[in-house]
Amino acid sequence: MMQDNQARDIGAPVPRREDAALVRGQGLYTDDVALDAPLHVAFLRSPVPFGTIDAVDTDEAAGAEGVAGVFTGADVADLGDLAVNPALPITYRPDFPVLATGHVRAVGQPVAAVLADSAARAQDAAELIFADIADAPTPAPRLVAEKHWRSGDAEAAFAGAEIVVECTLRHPRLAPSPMEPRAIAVAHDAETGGVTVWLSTQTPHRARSELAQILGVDAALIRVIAPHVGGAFGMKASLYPEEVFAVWAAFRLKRNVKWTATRSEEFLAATHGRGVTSHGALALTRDGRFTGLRARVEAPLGHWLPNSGLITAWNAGRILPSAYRVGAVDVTTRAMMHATAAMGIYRGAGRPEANSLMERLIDKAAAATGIDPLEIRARNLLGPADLPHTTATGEVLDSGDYARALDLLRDKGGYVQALAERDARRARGELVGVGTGFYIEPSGSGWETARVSVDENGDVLVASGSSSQGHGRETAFAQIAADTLNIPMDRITVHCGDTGTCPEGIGALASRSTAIGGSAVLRACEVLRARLDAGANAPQNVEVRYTNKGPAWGYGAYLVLLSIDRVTGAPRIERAACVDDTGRIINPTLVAGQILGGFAQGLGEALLEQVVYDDDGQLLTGSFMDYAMPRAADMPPLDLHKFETPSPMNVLGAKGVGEAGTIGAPVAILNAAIDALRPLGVEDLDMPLTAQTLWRAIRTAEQG
Ligand code: SMO
Repeated sequence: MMQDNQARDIGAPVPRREDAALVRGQGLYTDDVALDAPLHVAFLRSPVPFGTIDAVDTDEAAGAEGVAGVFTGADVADLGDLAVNPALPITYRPDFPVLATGHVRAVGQPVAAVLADSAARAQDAAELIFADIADAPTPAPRLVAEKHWRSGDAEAAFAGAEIVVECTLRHPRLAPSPMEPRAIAVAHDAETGGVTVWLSTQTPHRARSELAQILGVDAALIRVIAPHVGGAFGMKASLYPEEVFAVWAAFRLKRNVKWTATRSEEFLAATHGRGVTSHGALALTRDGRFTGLRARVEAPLGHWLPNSGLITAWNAGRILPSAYRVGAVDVTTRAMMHATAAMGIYRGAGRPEANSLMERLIDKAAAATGIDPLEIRARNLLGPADLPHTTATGEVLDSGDYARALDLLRDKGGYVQALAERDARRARGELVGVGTGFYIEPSGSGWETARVSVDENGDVLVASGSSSQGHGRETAFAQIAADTLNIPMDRITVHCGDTGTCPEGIGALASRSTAIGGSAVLRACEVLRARLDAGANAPQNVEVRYTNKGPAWGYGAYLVLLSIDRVTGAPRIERAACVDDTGRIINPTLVAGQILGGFAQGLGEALLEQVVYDDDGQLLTGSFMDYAMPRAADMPPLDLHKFETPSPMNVLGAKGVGEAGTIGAPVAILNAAIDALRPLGVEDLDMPLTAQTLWRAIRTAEQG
């Protein structure tokens, strides 16, 4: 069966094998799963941000047509807590009931649940529940976790600094908004007493173990399947109370159960992202050498802590020094609970927050010293000979040529031309700015698994413990297997996202699935190939658990040319260039797709998106009428450049790229907008940079 491929599969721009079915409507998403006579869940949610539950009267709802059960907090009070990832030392651990008991803590928190024979009947019955909730003043934000990173004598560095620049940066609160909302379908098996759970998730194995733990049932009774997932972006990396309830109800009623969130429910009760406010200061010499970095990061958490809830706060601090020599460091992150939807990870998860603050400080340092923005970055970036390097916050940067990314931006990305164009148009009175930003992106650390087998026809099945959120996982893994086994890709089937048929795994998050999950596939295929070469015909499964040596750090540099209409304030990104080193590339088409999509979400953060609560804690942005998503027409042409420095941290040499654009784009856009308004004396702006925000900044500057 072996043949010699001329062209390597790894590195080839192979079209996504997933797409033919998806674009024909032949995908299977969780809501498409057909169950026999399922009960549909609808939740009654808290209308107030804080209050005491005096009584919940469910009688009328329970008697409504088609209703099979109505439940309140008392019914599920003995379930375990949702899990919290212990990445940060937690000083206060809130309990979080699946349905509210005693108190409600945010608008949208589930208070009661109805199961009925149709979703419409469940919703109608939920409206018949009378919850007597006494509105109470919202308590002050509560500190849940605090972490410090200190290195060297920051006080002395700032006291003796020739120049100090400072910046306060507020990141808008964002709704991740995958096309497919949260969804769950639970099949109850009367014979075994177990359940099969189709769940739109990034982490099927973790969902299974957490469900078992919270419900107090043997994990062997739960199989979790992530079928096609229509985007996730971190929002589906943690288990939700609604999902726990659906599985609990299936066990309790011994029935099939379904729930698919409405878009309104996603705005209200899925996790949000960003929302971080950070204050930073950079000390430097007159010739632009950084000598000290201080920062205080305030990360909101919302009213409960999902598994991923603290990751953003932690990343927003630990990644701050980026790949620069910064001298002494004094960074503190504080994470506080508020009466809002929970914060979770969202594409980048603290990386955009850290990167934006650092790159704003550097632009201010460039302005203060009169040094070109790319030049001042180059003067402070670590060189290839410095790597591996342990940063002042304890991160090990593995490999790369950081300054080369800046050189490419200057030589091929059009930096010099952009500056010339800006100056010419500025002289004619136009508001035009050029913004740059360097970024780094850690991909995860730890393990993933792969199992490969070959049948008598020579067809290969790859089962991965990693999973997919619609990002081309199956195509990339098929390329790795075809390349390693030296057989055509069409002989390879890739299977993932099923705890029943795939080996254990972590999942599709933290830009980890190619670097770690892909390395596991490579290793398993190498073992299989050796057996086949030794004459085996249909060998037994080869199963590998692969652990990387540590995170591989992708990086890059972005350039944005942005103009602002002086009359309306409307911004327009006219041109953008991206230089990315994502390590060894498995599929350049997939990489380009990640950068484009990431850039679009970064653009959304910089220019458009913002979740808004009013002073009473009510959500004002509950639909896409109020929350502005980027559309195709908002995207500028992107000029993509890349080079590959393989990472020594995993056998593939891959680095994460899933979040690159989302990390690099916001601050390049912000820097460009501030550069455009620099002639008016503007030094700071808050995202999103809507026409209104920019119009006000222009008016204020012109009147002041
Ligand atoms: S924010 Mo990502 O899904 O780790």
